[in-house]
Amino acid sequence: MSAERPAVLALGSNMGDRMATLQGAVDALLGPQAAPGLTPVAVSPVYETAPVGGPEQGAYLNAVLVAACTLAPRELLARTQEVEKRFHRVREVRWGPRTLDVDIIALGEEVSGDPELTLPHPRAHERAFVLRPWLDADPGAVLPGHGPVADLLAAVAGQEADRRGDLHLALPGREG
Ligand code: PH2
Ligand code: MG
Ligand code: MG
Repeated sequence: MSAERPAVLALGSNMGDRMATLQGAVDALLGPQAAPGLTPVAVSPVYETAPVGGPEQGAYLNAVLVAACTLAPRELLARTQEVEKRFHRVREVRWGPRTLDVDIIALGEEVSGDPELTLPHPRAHERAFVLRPWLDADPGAVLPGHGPVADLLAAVAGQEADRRGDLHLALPGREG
């Protein structure tokens, strides 16, 4: 257990009932049944995004979750991987379609080259599907080593990210 610091988690789904999967992941990570160590702070709006990289595949729903975290990096990784498994994640190809992807974008100011978990996420700064929802969830967000998320987002303005105003993720313990 370490001091509380913000964990930024990026969620993505492009197979099956994408919205049910994303909400299920939020609940599994932060709901009343979740193991201790993560406390809800904010959840972003939901964005529909064109797939970046990988083979031809369907559009993603992406969102970002911010939680107060007392877990060590590898403990947080184990937690996110457990939740991915629970949603029957299948992934045959790198960057291919998946029921659920939970990526750790940042954990406080942690900078780590751990081969199991690079922090911050090595590609977050160039992905609008991460930066756009993160900025909504935390307008003052800064990506360690890269700077303000608002500036990074301006640099990837060409990437499509359509806010789905008809879809909302509920943050456990808060009004939906
Ligand atoms: N995830 C990937 C690869 N490409 N594209 C979008 N739009 N959204 C994702 O979450 C995503 C992706 C690998 O994790
Ligand atoms: Mg990913
Ligand atoms: Mg991943």
